[in-house]
Amino acid sequence: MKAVWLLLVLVAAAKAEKTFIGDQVLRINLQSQEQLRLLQSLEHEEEWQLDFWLHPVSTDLPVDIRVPSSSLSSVKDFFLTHNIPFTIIIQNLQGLIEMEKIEMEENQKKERSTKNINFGAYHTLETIYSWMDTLVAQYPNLVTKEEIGKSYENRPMYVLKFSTGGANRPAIWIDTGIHSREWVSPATGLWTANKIASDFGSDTSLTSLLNTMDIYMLILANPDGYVYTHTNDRMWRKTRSINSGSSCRGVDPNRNWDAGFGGPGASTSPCSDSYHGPFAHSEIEVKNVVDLIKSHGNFKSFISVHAYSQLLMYPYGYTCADVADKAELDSIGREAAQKLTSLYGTYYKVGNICNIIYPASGGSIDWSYDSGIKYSFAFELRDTGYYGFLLPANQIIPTASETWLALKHILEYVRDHPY
Ligand code: BHK
Ligand code: ZN
Repeated sequence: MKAVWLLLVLVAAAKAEKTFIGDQVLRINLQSQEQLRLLQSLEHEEEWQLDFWLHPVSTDLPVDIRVPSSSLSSVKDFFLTHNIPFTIIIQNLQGLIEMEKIEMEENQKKERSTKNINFGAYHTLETIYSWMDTLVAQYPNLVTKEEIGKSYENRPMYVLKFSTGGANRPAIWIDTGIHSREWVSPATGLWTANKIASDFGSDTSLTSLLNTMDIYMLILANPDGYVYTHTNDRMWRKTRSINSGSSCRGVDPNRNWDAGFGGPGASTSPCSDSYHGPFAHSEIEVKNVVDLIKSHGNFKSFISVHAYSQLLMYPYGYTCADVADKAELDSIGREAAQKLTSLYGTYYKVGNICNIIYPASGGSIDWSYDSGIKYSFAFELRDTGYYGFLLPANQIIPTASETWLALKHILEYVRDHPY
């Protein structure tokens, strides 16, 4: 009897989690406008269930596509008949996912308490939330944890506030994990939060900054999606809200902001990974941030952290037109990227979203910029596609360490240029 029950549980567990056996990630380096158009037409093709990790936007940029095993031979045939050369950048996606899982579990066994959390490992939402309390307990005079509201599935959303006092000081916003499959982003957020707390008092520049400004960090900006990537589908990107009239769930939380909402680079289809949602700020996770930023009213910088591609971007995404502060934002971005590169030589491209990746409307940093927060930036962390969203945990600390140099540059610039 017990054995049967156990079997059922195992089958149920196995069913709940999506597998990617035989899936591959292909990279196409486009050679002509015609190839670009062909690839773009594939974005509307539904039968093959392609998952574009990097979208076809210009002949200068690679296109990365996760191809399900069931359509792999059709897709490869398609490329061969159209003379489109491709390389296989991930041979065995499921293998990478399983390695990542085993590593996480091994680490969990060792970790026992969030007092000695390993910043070089990926963690569950539970562990991250519990670690926040540890950090607050360790640095009670600097760090507080504030709930900004609940997610769609009713999980609390917490910001860590770094403040030495004062009322409503000018503030800097940093969010990580808005797209749930981009795991290195919240992992970098965790390391960074610890870095800020532990360097306060010894790093004179950071200390002077925190004597006049506050830093807010939202480490898990999409908690439901994050949990879902651990339990059901490692490749989940969106929120988990139910879309009325569709069996597909979720909205792209980086197409849902009230900035060119519904414009280019966002999808009207609830099944798309870039679905903009029924209306601006329809996603409670987005609304919670909007409400906090508005009610605070004194944010001077808004930084949103994604992965992957190694880019440092400023607005706009909803149009390729320049922002009024383009020259200033571009030079800050270049200096920040130079500092990042100085640590390990990691190369970053700098520019406005629309030109260096693609038109993308309804993005968070366009909204923050148009709301008067001049120093709005978005990072795309490591790598450039070798591992993509499955960046091995041994790259977390190097990634976070180099990113910190860029972040610090932006923070210091904001401190020194009040407006
Ligand atoms: C980032 C910030 C603002 C607008 C667009 C982007 C690119 C990002 C996206 O929303 O499509 C690409 C991505 O998720 C991978 O991090
Ligand atoms: Zn993203």
